Amino acid sequence: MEEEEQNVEKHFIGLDLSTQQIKAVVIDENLQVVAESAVHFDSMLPEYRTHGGVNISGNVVTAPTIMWVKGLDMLLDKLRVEGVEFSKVKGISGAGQQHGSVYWRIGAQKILEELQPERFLHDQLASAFSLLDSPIWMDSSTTDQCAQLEEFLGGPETLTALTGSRAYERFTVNQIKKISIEKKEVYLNTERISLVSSFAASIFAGKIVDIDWSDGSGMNLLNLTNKSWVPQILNFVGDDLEAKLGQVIRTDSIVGRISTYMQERYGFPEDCLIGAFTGDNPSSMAGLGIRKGDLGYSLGTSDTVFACVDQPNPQLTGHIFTNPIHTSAYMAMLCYKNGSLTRERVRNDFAEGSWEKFNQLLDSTPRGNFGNIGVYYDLPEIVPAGVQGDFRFNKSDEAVKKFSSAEMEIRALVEGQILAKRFHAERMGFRLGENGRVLVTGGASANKAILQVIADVFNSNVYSLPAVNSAALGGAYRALHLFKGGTEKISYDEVVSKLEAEITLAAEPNKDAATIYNKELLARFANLEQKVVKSMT
Ligand code: XUL
Repeated sequence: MEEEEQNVEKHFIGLDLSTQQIKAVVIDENLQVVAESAVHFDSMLPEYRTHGGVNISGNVVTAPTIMWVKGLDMLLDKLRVEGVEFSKVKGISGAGQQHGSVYWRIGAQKILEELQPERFLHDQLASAFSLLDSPIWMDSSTTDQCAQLEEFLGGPETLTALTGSRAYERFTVNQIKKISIEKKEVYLNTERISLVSSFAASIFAGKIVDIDWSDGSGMNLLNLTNKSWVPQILNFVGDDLEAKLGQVIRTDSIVGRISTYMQERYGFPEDCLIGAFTGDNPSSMAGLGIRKGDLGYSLGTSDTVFACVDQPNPQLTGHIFTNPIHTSAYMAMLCYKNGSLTRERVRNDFAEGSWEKFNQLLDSTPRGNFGNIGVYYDLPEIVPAGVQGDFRFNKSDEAVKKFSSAEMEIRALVEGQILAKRFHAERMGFRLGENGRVLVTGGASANKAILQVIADVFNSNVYSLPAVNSAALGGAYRALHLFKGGTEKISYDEVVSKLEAEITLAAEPNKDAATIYNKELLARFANLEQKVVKSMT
């Protein structure tokens, strides 16, 4: 009997509740993907009228919380129709877009515990939230709260040293503070506050679960050293905030077993474990199997770069988070708001909306773009903070209105985006290790022409994994790690060691790359970026 049990195939689900869609991957014990599916918000849930999964009103950016719930209903049904046997699933974990927050109204815990299996989740959770629209990472409406928080703590440096980041508008405590003032009744009616990640885990566990320490690092609230909430900052918002947030838990924790709702509605086994969900960037780090000396580069709605560091060295630019997998280390990260959507806009403006044409134009322009440099920010950027608009400079560093051809615009966009990552990453102390790799992920990592520019600008080989969805995969791998006993029993690196065979070389730097993308060019870029910052004030 025991032997039979051992021979039964075991599956693990990783989810990613990201900005534009919810994705799921199902893997087996050998890390092989056996199924994957997605629900795209704009096209599959048009009743919420989102654009890119969000609603933008000035600098306020939100997503309807119930849309995410309905998306989960649809995703689970889709997976079932596509033949996934939930009875084989032994573990679920996942990721959520970072910083976004969910406000459970008083009584929500009870609603979650009493869900009826014959009804959809979105039907039953319609009244579970005290705030209908969740603030998300693209929001930049909390400038006042950020200034107040930094002042309260004695300046941005103190906050940075304590929590790994200066005050950022999208970081959750600033969002909560704004709600507690501008929507007092909402705050008072709130039983618990979740991040998008812990909200998704709660739905599967059938109870409101705590926030993990990696995603929790994106709140301007977590003490990086002792890994608990900073009491002064809790008090700065309100003395009841701790009760609403709950405790901070390790990212490699089991938060519970699958809820009876999920067992009865979908046939999950009762021993299916739920691992803490985390932010999409920490989860991508897990999904890519990032080791020391590597750089992870995610090309998505937001572009992010991240690396594993032993000694945190927080800077006023960029973030230090608690590491999701190497529990004694940290994770350094830079996040850019203007990623895919800006690339799409420039593609539409200069390449007739065609990626093929975009790539042809990119390839037809020499590396270095004749000295032309451009930076394009559709939304107020994070790095550097607040810049917005298109800025173009010729080879003499003079501002110009337009470049003389579509191909120069396209190369300026791509080079500008990648130079920015290298410059800021190096300033934060990243150094590619001797055997260091640039590992790419995210939607645009399928674009070979863009990967070639990454290889050239970083003067490094660029590797990719066959599956583009590293955040969801990271969830599935972490669920498998927990199933195997977790960190106490086996290292995460050992659980994902088979990934090594799947990594493929996607681009190699050209011979002249190091001479073109050299220190002088980086210094020029830094200067021009400063010019842009100054022009905004
Ligand atoms: C990270 C950030 C974004 C979101 C996007 O700080 O804001 O990368 O996590 O999903």
